[in-house]
Amino acid sequence: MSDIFGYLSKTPNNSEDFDLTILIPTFNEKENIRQMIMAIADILVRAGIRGHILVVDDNSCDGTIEEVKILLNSMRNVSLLVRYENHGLSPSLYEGFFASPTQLVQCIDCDFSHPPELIPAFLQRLRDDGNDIVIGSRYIPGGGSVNWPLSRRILSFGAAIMGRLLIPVASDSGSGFFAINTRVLTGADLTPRGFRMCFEILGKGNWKKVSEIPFVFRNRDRGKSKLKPLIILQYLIQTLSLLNYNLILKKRSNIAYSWRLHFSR
Ligand SMILES: Nc1nc2c(ncn2[C@@H]2O[C@H](COP(=O)(O)OP(=O)(O)OP(=O)(O)O)[C@@H](O)[C@H]2O)c(=O)[nH]1
Ligand SMILES: [Mg+2]
Repeated sequence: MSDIFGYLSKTPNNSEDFDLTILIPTFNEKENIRQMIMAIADILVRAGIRGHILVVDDNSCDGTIEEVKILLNSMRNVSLLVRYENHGLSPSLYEGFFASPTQLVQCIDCDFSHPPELIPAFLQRLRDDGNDIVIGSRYIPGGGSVNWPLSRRILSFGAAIMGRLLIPVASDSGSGFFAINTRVLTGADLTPRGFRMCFEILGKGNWKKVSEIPFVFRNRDRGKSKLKPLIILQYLIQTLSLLNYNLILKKRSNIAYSWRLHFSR
């Protein structure tokens, strides 16, 4: 069961009013959410983008919901979806895709690890260059991460390498900073779990064109990390699920297609 508050609930079929939905998943982000919404809103105005900001919250208990509700009163392009079941980052993004008023959706973390200034570049790649998926990558020239402990670097890079074995056109398939045209979800049989929503969309979604934008991942300054060791297990299950989907059930051939694209570049 989920509740939607704000503008979206009053006019659910308003896709023509907006170019892009910016989806912010939150769980206990009281210390960041206001600044994040204001920063995104400012960037949208300056870039001339008609953007809708959708916060998808897993029933935070720290006051995040109350912070967003205050902004709902003054900002007509913000809405809030509060979820009570199936807690998790990927399930939240998945539900957010279907609640978004536009076909083009940008996912971004709430803790400023992902630079919101790049949102216009993502939109340009989706809308003007015809990409189905645009991924913010730490592993192409210009990308990187700062202030990450060695253990986190090894974990992230290991996961990226494993992802490349399946989907070599994406150097950073585990990135949470990505944008999609939600038509890629049509007919895809997704089972969102863990933190790597983009990886599952690449493995099971209905896409033809993918591109990457480099970005530097900054460690959060405020609030607590929600990353837990269980995420590694969920990633392994997700990998097996993609292999099963492509190679055994043969519902799609994204792995083979991705390798063909990789060699033709
Ligand atoms: N709705 C929802 N959002 C979540 C959940 N877990 C994390 N998030 C949000 O997803 C984003 C990424 O989570 P983080 O805890 O920052 O994970 P991370 O970026 O891998 O780790 P750190 O940057 O070290 O904290 C943040 O905006 C979180 O608030 C969840 O279970 N449900
Ligand atoms: Mg983070």
